[in-house]
Amino acid sequence: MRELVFATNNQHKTVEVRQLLEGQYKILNLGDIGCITDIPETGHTFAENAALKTSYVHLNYQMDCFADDSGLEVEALNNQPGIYSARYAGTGGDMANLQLVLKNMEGQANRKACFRTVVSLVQNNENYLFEGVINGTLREESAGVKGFGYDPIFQPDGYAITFAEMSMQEKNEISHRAQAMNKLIAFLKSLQV
Ligand code: ITT
Repeated sequence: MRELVFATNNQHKTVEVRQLLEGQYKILNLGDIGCITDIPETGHTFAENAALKTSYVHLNYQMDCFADDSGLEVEALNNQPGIYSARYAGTGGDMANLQLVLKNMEGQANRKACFRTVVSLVQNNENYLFEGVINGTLREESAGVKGFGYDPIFQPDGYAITFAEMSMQEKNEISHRAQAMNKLIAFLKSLQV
């Protein structure tokens, strides 16, 4: 089976993308190629940060690869945490980040939010970008234990449950990351790669 390098240290993302591409591609993440660097994400947009991850791998390992940068954008918080989603509450991790969003949203009637992913692909020295967005609303309290990050407070439009109450398969049918990855795969197929 053809291998694809996914420039991520996030095990949850790796598991989701492996499930998405099951039977089509074998996914190797940064650990699998022996890269233990925490690649600096100094860009100002998802696209810049995703491209920083792929260029790091391309430069240091001479491998074609893809990466995603993603996050939660909350309308009432001026689209924050956005690119700062992984470090919104400093170094406290997923739970601290989620709690800070809930706190900053206390008493807020506008609960609109979206998850956004931008995937960067480096293929034959060219960089390609693919985007996925899912709109939804923020719950006032966490619900569900599946998934990761902000999943327990995000309810996608058209559903009565949060991402953390869905199976990985259900989330992968609609998620921001799945949408961007499906575009990436369609592109690779169009190149017959
Ligand atoms: P890599 O850069 O190594 O891929 P990371 O966790 O730092 O891993 P990002 O910089 O893209 O990844 O940050 C994304 C953060 O946004 C992540 O830590 C979560 O808090 C949140 N996030 C992204 N996708 C999510 C999803 O599908 N469900 C819940 N939270 C998500």
